[in-house]
Amino acid sequence: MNIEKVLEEKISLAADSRVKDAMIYSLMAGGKRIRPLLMYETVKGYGLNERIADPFASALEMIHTYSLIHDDLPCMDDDELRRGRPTCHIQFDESTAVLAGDGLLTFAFETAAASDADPAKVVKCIRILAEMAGPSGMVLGQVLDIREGESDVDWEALKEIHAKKTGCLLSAPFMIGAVLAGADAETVEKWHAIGTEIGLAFQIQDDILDVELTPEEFGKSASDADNNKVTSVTLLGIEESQKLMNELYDRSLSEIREMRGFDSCALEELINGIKTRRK
Ligand code: GRG
Repeated sequence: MNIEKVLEEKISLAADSRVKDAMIYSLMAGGKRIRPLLMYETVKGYGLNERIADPFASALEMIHTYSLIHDDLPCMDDDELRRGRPTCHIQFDESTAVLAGDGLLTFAFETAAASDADPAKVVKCIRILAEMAGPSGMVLGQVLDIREGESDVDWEALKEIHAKKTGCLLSAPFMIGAVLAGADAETVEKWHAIGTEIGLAFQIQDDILDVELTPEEFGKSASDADNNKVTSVTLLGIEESQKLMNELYDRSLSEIREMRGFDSCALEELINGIKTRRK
């Protein structure tokens, strides 16, 4: 499986325009592709051919990229560097960047809907994409995060922000993989919880890396400290954050090992790689 090739193929189907150029610019800027990789390892763990995940893995990466483009806009975080390159609105212009985000979000659903998997499963997967990305999922996380800047935030409130803003899009690949494999609702919910744990671990790790790496090494502009952001590191300290991050990754790994009818080896290896990431 080559996710870059799959993404290129899918995005090439959009009509040519300056907005398509901006969509391609951000989508093909060399992200880590963690969400698609998690989905491929989930379907493979269930013994399915990984090709079945292509439309949904691509859709998820498009939604993730849209969220980064919009998060970087002057009206949100106003960042100039993303994935080691100028952000979309710097490279193009603000209105093109807004439309590129809109384009990626809607094209994600067009891509997922073109799946030739069992239609009943496709509908369930599209619903998961919408729920995890939408106003009860990632968008809610972003709203809570913006409000956080206006008041005091404690660890419980920050965990809720992370669960929505980061956890939802990290739960989606597991949940969709399980649906494609015909898993029941209870199993899909277990994967949702595992994704939330991994999302929290991933976000704590992001907060730690933000302190440890330079913006160039991390590929992003202004650090959380420069933005006066409350993070797991500012609330818990670096040692406690590291301890909690390791506990969360380890707990999720043992829960994955216990999933019935699932060969967890390759997924565990992938998550262990994420646990030790430096970007
Ligand atoms: C604009 C609706 C809307 C939401 C924005 C995703 C997001 C919400 C904001 C981006 C900033 C941020 C710290 C989000 C938390 C999730 C996260 C750590 C994203 C970065 O994901 P990676 O590391 O990025 O997978 P790459 O570039 O590798 O794909």
